[in-house]
Amino acid sequence: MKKIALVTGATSGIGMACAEAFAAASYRVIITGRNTAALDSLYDSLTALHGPDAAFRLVFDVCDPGACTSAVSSLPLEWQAIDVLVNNAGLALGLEPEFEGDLGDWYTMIDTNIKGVLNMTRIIVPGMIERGRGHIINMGSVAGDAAYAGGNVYCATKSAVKAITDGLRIDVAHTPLRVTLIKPGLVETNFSRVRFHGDNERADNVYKGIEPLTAADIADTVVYTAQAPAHVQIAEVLVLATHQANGSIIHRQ
Ligand code: NDP
Ligand code: 8X3
Repeated sequence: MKKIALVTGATSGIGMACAEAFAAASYRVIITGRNTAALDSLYDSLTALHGPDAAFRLVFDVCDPGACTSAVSSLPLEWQAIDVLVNNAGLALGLEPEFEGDLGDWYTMIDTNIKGVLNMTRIIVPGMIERGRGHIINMGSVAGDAAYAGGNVYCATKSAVKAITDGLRIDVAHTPLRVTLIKPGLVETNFSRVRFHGDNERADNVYKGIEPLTAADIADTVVYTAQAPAHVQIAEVLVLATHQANGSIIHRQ
């Protein structure tokens, strides 16, 4: 019986790469996101490569708890027993000092990066506990280890993801469930384009003079943690580009 992985934010970047890597590892993948066209295109490529039962699409916004519940409840019976939940959907908005940042940007990051993870965890983990199997993999960041200039609220949301992940690991320690936090450094995706509200030049500069990680590098790590033997719980993984030391120190050529 193939395992089922649900990936949030599968329409781009790390989430899309995770969906591809899980499908390549013979998981059936529930791909979720807000962008229907991008989900359709990923669905087409996954099913063409891995067969018609390789993927299932759910369109919803992780910030909307009602939409999360309806989407997960709408899963056909054969897709309901989720083995791996990857809470990946998230974003940074802005890089202004905390005394100049935009309240709307801050609230969107808090709603998506923190409440989105909680919404999905609260809906899916009870079924995992009932079935006596499951793995929750949350996408943190090196940004959650320590604040960097202008990172303020984004860094705070990723610190919160760490605390939420650690808290869940404590709360399910009496069960066979495993809980993992992945903390990537610089990964070249749409992340910086979103952060800088579509300013592509500014986004490209983030990756100048350093070979950044790719989304596939992070997906490899995610799938590795999911495939560890059942008695092995990889609690936390920090993955940096070779010339990045932490959230602030990046050596550029
Ligand atoms: P991308 O912008 O490429 O992908 C982000 C994904 O999250 C998109 O699929 C996006 O969908 C989705 N998403 C955003 N908001 C929502 C929402 N409200 N509901 C549902 N889906 C949503 O960035 P990354 O792939 O880089 O980011 C993925 C995760 O990795 C994030 O949590 C990010 O914080 C984290 N991360 C990224 C790093 C990097 O350097 N890139 C480093 C460390 C962590 P849509 O197209 O609909 O917006
Ligand atoms: C994304 C990595 O360093 O741009 O979380 O915040 S960083």
